[in-house]
Amino acid sequence: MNLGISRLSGTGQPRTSEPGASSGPWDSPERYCDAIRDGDRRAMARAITLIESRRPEQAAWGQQILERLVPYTGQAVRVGITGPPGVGKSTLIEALGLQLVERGHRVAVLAVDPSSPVTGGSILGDKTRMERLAASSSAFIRPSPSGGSLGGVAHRTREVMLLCEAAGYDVVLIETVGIGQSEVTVASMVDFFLVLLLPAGGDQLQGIKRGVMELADCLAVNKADGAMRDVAERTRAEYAGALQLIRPTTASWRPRSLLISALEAEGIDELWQMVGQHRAALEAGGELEDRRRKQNREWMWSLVEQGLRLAIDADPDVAGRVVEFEEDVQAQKRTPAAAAQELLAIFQRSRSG
Ligand SMILES: Nc1nc2c(ncn2[C@@H]2O[C@H](COP(=O)(O)OP(=O)(O)O)[C@@H](O)[C@H]2O)c(=O)[nH]1
Ligand SMILES: [Mg+2]
Repeated sequence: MNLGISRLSGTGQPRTSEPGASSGPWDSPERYCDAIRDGDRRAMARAITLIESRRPEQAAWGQQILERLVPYTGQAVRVGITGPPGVGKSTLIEALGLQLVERGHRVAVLAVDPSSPVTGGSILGDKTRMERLAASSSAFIRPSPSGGSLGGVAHRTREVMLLCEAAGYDVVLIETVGIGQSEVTVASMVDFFLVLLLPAGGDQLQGIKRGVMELADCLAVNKADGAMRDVAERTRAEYAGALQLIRPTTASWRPRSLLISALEAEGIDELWQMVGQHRAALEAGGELEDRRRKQNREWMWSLVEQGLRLAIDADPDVAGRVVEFEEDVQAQKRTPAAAAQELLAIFQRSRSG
């Protein structure tokens, strides 16, 4: 199974003499796999660099490694966590991660950060480094792949998740921020999706989009501590009411609400219990496997779309006409539909000719 799009651009088989790809003691994809499955973090980090690389020969190595690892993936509990900047996602992930590590789990933390390369900097913030958790030998923390489209960033994160599973991490926590499409994208790669919210005074449900609420397996109000505790409980009750109005995405799980203080490590046990209950409920009906199969199918098609788009962008005949078509569409000289059809026809002729 080829999990990537690199082959579409015709890079072919990687050679062992490929510059840069084999630096370090791992001179073949097989060696990488053995080292990763032995829990060698340097091999993991290096393989992730290959997977994330934009150099075709390196990316091809990354795909070779992944293909060999796929049989050893799938056993982790996959949890996605979203919420507005500053709500406490990183603080929660670190507190949860530390507890899980203490109980013998191996925890991988990944991030999907759609920050624009123009504005620079990460929306997920400095705390994403999670120093205490990072110090544990049972934790692996990987910041978001930088730059590129959200689709590209998410695609690489998904592959890194598989790599972590093959390396024996049995919990994968993915942090993303509630901006644009990133929640939808992360929800499409996890088993359990947590939406974190702030305690809010008054009775307005703060800026949570209905669509996001529908993705949530749990809505949790964080910072339920100190003077904010009562407000947090009122906020939770409001969300619990709102959740009643939502049609659950699966027959076996109705989304729940929860109070958390990530700072004081309260509500974390309840959260993890809930993840377990959710898993048991979905597994009982075979729905967990269904969900993952569906995710894999959708992922395949999104890779096909990305690959086609890359091929179209790289096509010289198309490239020669793109500006003209864009201008015509903007000036309403051609309809978008007609222009799209013509561009696709140019692409097809160029491919067959
Ligand atoms: N009082 C309180 N502060 C918190 C809690 N969780 C996080 N914070 C603080 O909120 C700020 C943002 O936290 P961070 O985890 O970086 O938020 P993120 O942007 O969602 O990842 C930091 O100053 C945290 O210390 C909490 O449960 N209670
Ligand atoms: Mg953060």
